[in-house]
Amino acid sequence: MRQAKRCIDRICATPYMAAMALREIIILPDKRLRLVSEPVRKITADVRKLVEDMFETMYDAPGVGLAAIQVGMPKRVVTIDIAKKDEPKNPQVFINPEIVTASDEKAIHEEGCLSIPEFYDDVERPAQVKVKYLDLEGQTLEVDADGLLATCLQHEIDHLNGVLFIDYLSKLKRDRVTKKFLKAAKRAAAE
Ligand code: K1U
Ligand code: ZN
Repeated sequence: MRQAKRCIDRICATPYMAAMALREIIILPDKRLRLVSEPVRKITADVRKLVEDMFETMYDAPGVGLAAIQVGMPKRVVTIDIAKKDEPKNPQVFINPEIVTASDEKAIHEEGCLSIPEFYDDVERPAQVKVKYLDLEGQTLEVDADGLLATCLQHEIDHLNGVLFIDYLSKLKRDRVTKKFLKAAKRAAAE
C-alpha cells in the first residue's frame, strides 16, 4: 500500500516538477567558448529551464555571473548575482543583452572566469555601461551599471561574442594561460 502511494505521488509530481540541474561548465581550450551565441527568439519553457539551471550552476561554482555558452548552450542568455555573502540573493537574468552606451571613463577590476578556473588578472573596461535586455517575461528593460555589475555585464556579453577576458591581456600572459589549460586537457584525455 505504501509502495502504491509513493508511485502515485511520483506520477503526480513528475509533469509539474522539472527539477533544477547542475550543468557542466566548459573549460578552456574548449572551442565552443569562441562561438558567437544566437539571440533568443522566444522565451520558451526550455529557455526558462536553462536559466534555472544556470543559476544553480553559477551558485554552486561559485560565481557572480554565467553566460549560457559556458554550459555549452550558444544562446544569448546571461545570469548574474553580485550580492555579497551577508546580503540577500539578487538573481538577475539578461536575455539578448546589448551595450547601448559605454562611458569614456575606464575602471580596472580583477576578473576571473569559471571557464578559466583559478586564474585572475586586472582588466580595464568602461566604468559605466547602459545595457538593454529582455527579462523572462519578454519585456525590454535597460540598466545603468557601474562597479562590479558593469564589469560583470561586459565580461558576460563578451562570452556571448566568443571573447574571453584573457583576450585583453598581453600576448605573453594569454599564451602562457592557454598553454597551461591545453596541457591539462591533454593530460586529462590521456588518463
Ligand atoms: O563568466 C564567468 O566566468 C563568471 C565570472 C564573472 C566575473 C567575475 C569577476 C569579474 C568579472 C566577471 C565569475 O564569477 S569568476 C568567480 C568570482 O569572481 C567569484 C566567485 C565567488 C565569489 C565572488 C566572486
Ligand atoms: Zn567568464
